[in-house]
Amino acid sequence: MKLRWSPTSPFARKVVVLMKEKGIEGIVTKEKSNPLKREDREATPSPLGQIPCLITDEGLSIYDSPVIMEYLDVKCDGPKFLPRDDGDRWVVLTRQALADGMITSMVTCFVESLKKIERQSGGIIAHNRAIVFNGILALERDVSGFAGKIDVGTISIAVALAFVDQTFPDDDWRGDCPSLAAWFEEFNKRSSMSETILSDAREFG
Ligand SMILES: N[C@@H](CCC(=O)N[C@@H](CS)C(=O)NCC(=O)O)C(=O)O
Repeated sequence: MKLRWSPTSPFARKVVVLMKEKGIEGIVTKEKSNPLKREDREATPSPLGQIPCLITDEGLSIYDSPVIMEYLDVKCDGPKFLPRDDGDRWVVLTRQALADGMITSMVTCFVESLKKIERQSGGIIAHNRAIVFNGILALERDVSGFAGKIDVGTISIAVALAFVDQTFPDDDWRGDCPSLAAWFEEFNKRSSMSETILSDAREFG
């Protein structure tokens, strides 16, 4: 299998963290793709041109990150990270959706920051920042529900929180959310996290 991927992409990082936790890195070849470059987008077999995109051994293109993670979880050996049956499944998927929504809002802020200052929209940035920080407060309220778990929800949350630190380095969310901060500090020590620290997209070549 091949994974169209970038060391700058939090969505791709989710997939790679899952691959490491499952111990299946050896069966997926990573192909670097800069989603901001037209040639790279055109070489990604998805009409969206986005990464991550998984190409299976049968030649099937699979996207986006939640679908890739479920595919790898179902098809590959190793511990399971998404419950298949009712119960926790919907809670885990909803946690992933919250983290993904936060990441999407941070990507929007990042894209806005690439514009000349006079072209940036303060409204768009404020709206998306509010989404991220509301998400953090919701996670602080929920943390006792996911502490100690490693699944697609908590992987996504950890990747989102790491991206908060990269996107808003001057914001001290930990002061308002001590339980979430303690959870993240522990999760972030996992080798799957320390081996996948994102590069700054501004420096990506
Ligand atoms: N919902 C998608 C989002 C993927 C996404 O937005 N990827 C970004 C990189 S972080 C991308 O390829 N952006 C280029 C574009 O949207 O044109 C997922 O979960 O995989």
